[in-house]
Amino acid sequence: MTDDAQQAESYYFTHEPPPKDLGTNTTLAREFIHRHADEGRRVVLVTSGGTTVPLETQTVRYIDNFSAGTRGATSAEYFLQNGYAVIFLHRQFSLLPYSRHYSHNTRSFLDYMKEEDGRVVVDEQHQEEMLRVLRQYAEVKRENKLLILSYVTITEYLWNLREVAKLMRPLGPKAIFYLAAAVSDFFVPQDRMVEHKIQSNEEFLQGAADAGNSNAKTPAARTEGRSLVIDLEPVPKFLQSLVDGWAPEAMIVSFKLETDPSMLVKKAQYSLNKYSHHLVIGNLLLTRKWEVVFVSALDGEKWIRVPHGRRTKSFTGVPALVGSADLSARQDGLDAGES
Ligand code: PAZ
Repeated sequence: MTDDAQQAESYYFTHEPPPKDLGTNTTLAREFIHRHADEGRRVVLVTSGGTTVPLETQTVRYIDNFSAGTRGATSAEYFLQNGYAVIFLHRQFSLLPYSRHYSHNTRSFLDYMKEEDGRVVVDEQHQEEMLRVLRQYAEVKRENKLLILSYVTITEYLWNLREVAKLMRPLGPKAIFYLAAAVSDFFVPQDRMVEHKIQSNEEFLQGAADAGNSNAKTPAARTEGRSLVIDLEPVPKFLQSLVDGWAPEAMIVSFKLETDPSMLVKKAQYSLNKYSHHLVIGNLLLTRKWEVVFVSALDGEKWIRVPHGRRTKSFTGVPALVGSADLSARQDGLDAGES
């Protein structure tokens, strides 16, 4: 790892406080990793969902992104089906493996139920599908193969990623990192964050400043006149730390999201060259559910597409990943999750 990357890591984790539940999460992860390592199982860390950027310490407002966690939750199911133990580090309240089939869609989960003889039962038309999902879920639970951890903010995400990655280091090549979370590129550092809700009414601005809402440094989010000015700083790129320091022998798969088609492969290639990890899976915001591009040193650029229609199938690269040593893309086993 370069000195610059090392310095950026050390600065970030010295200045951004760890989340309150980090100790609990690492205890759970340590026990989970040891148990599956003893049983000779591969362990994958799947990250999933968006990361928030709080503007105030007592957070009323924050910046967020679009990710619902479909890719991560769906992919986790495929890893589990293929014998992996999964640590699912996800944005709180985003989609979860298995329950994703019945949440976050236009139907309420109550629409799957009906009353029969004073009891709640699953409606006939959903019995078969729900039984299939329930059996898979029950088996995963019985065998304790899924550990669910959550974060909300970008800083919580990075702390958890770093600590879990270090715990996975002894697994060597039996560890996989599948980084599908949509990670913010910009954030408000702790020492530039105001404590209280940013006031919009000019009559209260002075009061807020007197009450300790301005820091020694210029606050990153502040009102100027009647406008809100937000001045974010770049989040250090921790892929370098992961590849070189936290888990150097692991297989690392990162995702790259773009909106401009002409940028996608170029940026995926750039990331692969810069960090020298195993695979970048590129996707475009508007077409991400039915096409992705695999960019790897071994196979160059490979597109994988699934047909899409009224009930969009969402794509996960897991079958291609776990079924093939050379990471070659296959068309089979694509996910049937709803969009
Ligand atoms: O969560 P989702 O299924 O709605 O979206 C998945 C995704 C586009 C966030 C993921 O495939 C991805 O590209 N993640 C990395 C995004 C990035 O930081 O570039």
